[in-house]
Formats: sequence, C-alpha cells, structure tokens
Amino acid sequence: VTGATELVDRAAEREPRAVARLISLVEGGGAQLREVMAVVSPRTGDAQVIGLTGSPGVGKSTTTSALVAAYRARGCRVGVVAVDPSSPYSGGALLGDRVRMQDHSGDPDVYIRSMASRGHLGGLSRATPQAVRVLDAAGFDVVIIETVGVGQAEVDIAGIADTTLVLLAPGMGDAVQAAKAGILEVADVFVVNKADRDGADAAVRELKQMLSYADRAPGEWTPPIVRTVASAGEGIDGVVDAIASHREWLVSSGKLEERREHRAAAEIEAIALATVRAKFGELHGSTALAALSRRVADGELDAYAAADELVAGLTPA
Ligand SMILES: Nc1nc2c(ncn2[C@@H]2O[C@H](COP(=O)(O)OP(=O)(O)O)[C@@H](O)[C@H]2O)c(=O)[nH]1
Ligand SMILES: [Mg+2]
Repeated sequence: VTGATELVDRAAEREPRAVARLISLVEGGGAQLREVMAVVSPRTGDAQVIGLTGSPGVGKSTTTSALVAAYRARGCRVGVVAVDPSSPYSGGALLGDRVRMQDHSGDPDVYIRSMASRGHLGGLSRATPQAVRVLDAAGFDVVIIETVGVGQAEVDIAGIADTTLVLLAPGMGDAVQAAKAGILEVADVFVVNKADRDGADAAVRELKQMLSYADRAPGEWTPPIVRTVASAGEGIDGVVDAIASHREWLVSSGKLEERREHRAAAEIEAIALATVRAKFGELHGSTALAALSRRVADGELDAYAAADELVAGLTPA
C-alpha cells in the first residue's frame, strides 16, 4: 500500500487518482484513516470551504457547476463534495447532473466527489469533514459541499463550511419553509435561483422582511440576497462577490478562527464519542459489566455509581 505522505504529495501534484484514493481511505474508516489524517491535517487551513444547501430541485447542482466555472476563471482549483442521495454526480442516477459536470471533466484543477449521506433523508456523510480536509491538503483553493436541505443537514453544513449558501427558488414556498427550518440562522448568503421565473421578486421581498425581524448585534453579518439564473450562469459573479465579502468579514471580525475552532471541537467530540461507544461495545457482555449489573439488580449499587465505575474503567491503558 502506498504511504499516506506519498499519496498526499501526489494529490497536491494534481493527480486525481491520488485524491480519490485518499477520500476512499477516509471514507473506509479503516486503519489507514488515522495515518492519512495525521499527514493531511498539518497541510490544511488554506481552502475556502463553501456549503450550499436547499430543497431538492432549487438548482444546487446547477449553481455548483456555475460556481466551479467562475472560480476556475479566477484561477482557483476547486473541489466539490456532493452529499446527495437523490442525485449523485456519477453513477448515472441523474443524467442532468452528469451532463452539467462533464463541463469540468478532464480539468485536473477540478475534483468532484459524490458521497453517500449518513441518513436516508439527506444530511452529511460521516466522512464529509475528513474529505474536505483531504481536498484542502491537496491544494484545492475552494471546496464546495452540496447537500440537500433536509432536517439537520443545514445545521451540519454550517458547522463545516466557512460560508453557507442557502438556495431558494420562487414559488416553492421556500421562504416560509426557511423560517420554519431555522435556515435563517445558518445562511451567510441567500441565493434566490430561477430568477427567470415568476415570483422571484416576491421571494426576495419575503426574505428581506424576515431578515428585518432578526435582531442582529452591531457588527454582525447581514446575509445578502443574490438573484441567479444558474442554468444561464446569470448572477453567479454576484454570488462569488458575496462569498468574498463574507470571507473578508469572517477574517476581520475574528469569526473565521472561531468557526474553525468550533468545527474542530465538533470533530473531536464526534471521534471521542465514537471511540467511547466502540469501547462500550466491547464491554457489552464483559465480565465487568455483568458483575456491575448483578450488583445494581440486587440493590447493592446504584446505576449512577456503576456507570461511573464503568466509565473510569474505559480509560485507555
Ligand atoms: N428555469 C430555471 N431552471 C433552472 C435554473 N437553475 C436550475 N434549473 C433547473 O432546475 C432543475 C433542478 O436543478 P438541479 O441543479 O439539479 O437542482 P438540485 O436538486 O438543487 O441540485 C434542472 O432541470 C435545472 O436545469 C434556473 O435558474 N432557472
Ligand atoms: Mg443536486
């Protein structure tokens, strides 16, 4: 097996197969995951991570493709992680996505990866944060994560991305939905796509009104609303500008550091909890647990004290 360092070097030299291999390794979660992450982590921190979420059909994939083209035109290398069970970019489930993304196929400075989502309703893949780190370490200047906005997904993506775009389309009752789902809190930029359709003005008005209700402390970021016709590439420069403005605000306000520390904390917590859970799994049916269970059942020990004993026993040797 090729060493992690060599793979990361090759990925940075724009070898798509090395990038693919690294992401497969982190997705697989096997023994090499740790090795890869140890090599990858010190090389991260330069990529701008953009999250893109919204209901199915609002134009996320079309917008992603247009953004890839816009960033390529600015000389950036762009990685895309598409976490969308309903429309993988490859695998042939949706011809539309495949055709659009073919615009970028053969470009070594664009890497697109579909990942299966964790839940059946969408959301992020377990390995999404690691995949983003791999792309960052491989020298992609911009990493776009596309995910369907269902349930927890928006909140998850806001935890990973530096800038979160929420896409809406006229006539989908999306603004109301957005308010309900708490999307207003996670959106750094609103994109009203399909502005070629009736109802775009109404959607923008509705959004503006909702934003005006939110109390923002002085110096807080106010999400701009950008109109696009992603299928025609219209308004995409406006989205790029809005992302750049948000980025400037993140840096000048110190929020970028704060967000990245929150992200690291969430990542550590998830890994630590998974480790503890795995250790508990090993314990299940163990003699230690059996002995404690007997004492609790007999009323000799309370369950809290027993749990304390068990947790203390989990400390790695
Ligand atoms: N009229 C119109 N159609 C669009 C626009 N953007 C995307 N579409 C179409 O909307 C459909 C869904 O787009 P897609 O990007 O797959 O949406 P996703 O499910 O959010 O990823 C496709 O048929 C697109 O061609 C737009 O700005 N105007
Ligand atoms: Mg899509």
